[in-house]
Amino acid sequence: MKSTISFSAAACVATLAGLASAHNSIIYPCPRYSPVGLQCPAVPAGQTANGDINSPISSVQLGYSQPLCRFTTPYATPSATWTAGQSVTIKFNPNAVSHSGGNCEFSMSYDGGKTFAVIHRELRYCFVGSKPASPTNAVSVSSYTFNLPADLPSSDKAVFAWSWVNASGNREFYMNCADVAIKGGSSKSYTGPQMVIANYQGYPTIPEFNGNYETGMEHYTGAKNITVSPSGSTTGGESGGSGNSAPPASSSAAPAKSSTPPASTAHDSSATPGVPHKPQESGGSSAPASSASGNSGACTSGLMQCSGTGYQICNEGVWSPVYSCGVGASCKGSDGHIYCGWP
Ligand SMILES: [Cu+2]
Repeated sequence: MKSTISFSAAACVATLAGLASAHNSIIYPCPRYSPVGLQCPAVPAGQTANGDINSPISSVQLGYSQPLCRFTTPYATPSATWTAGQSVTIKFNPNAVSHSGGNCEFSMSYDGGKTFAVIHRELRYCFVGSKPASPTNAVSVSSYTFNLPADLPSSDKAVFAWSWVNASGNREFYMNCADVAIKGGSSKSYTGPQMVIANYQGYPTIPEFNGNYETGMEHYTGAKNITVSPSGSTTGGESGGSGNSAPPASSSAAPAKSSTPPASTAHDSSATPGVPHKPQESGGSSAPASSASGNSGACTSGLMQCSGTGYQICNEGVWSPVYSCGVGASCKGSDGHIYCGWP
């Protein structure tokens, strides 16, 4: 990294483009502007590929929330074309971390990404499969296969979303949106639990689980049903879900006031340089790992470590070269929970 790089948010984003292996994202279907997704459409004119695709869209501690789908302009063509009722396999970035699991939801929107109805849930142990013995960033599950509801309406402009509340670390909300086409749906609307939004401005905070995987579960079991359709959405009664995988689809939801999408705040990336993460409890921000440990041996893919003022990413068991955090910035945190920040 040459020192000609300027001290600006743009430089920071450019510097951190290599961080795509941190956190998590879906790679199939290809979410908006992912540089690492599978079968991605062309990025729309005027937009740029998102080197931060794996990072959360909001952080309580760092005080920011991006729009739900991060980008509000859809791909011009769908990432995937699915048939209502078919089995789909959602694939995650192989270079990712699990933050000890947490709650994943898979949802559909028919209003361009404003309101979402859940079609599948992987609660408590998303990415880890079962309760981990101790906090971990290891990933043991990197794809989920489930059947699309048979009563999804057909649309060329549907939005599929994955969302995640992480079990450990900063209180974050992760969400990727993929533009998809749904074929073969005979229903005019789909009713399912409203997607849970948490750790996001204006929404509840779900605390770190600290080993209690029922933490925040009431938000899922108590989610109201929402009916989504290409012609609009309405919210209705309680979903009464058990908090397990298959959300009940109720067709008897009484229409209520139309749901109000969350106010999206512009993301000021200059306020959140890089990939936000929680420094270790020991308070050791800026504790660079010894560069002597640099390229010397096996590591877990997706993990990152500080090295001097820069950082390294583990790719397929090998530590990368040291990437600079940029002029004036330094690497903070440890054990995969690292970010480039300013003193
Ligand atoms: Cu993360």
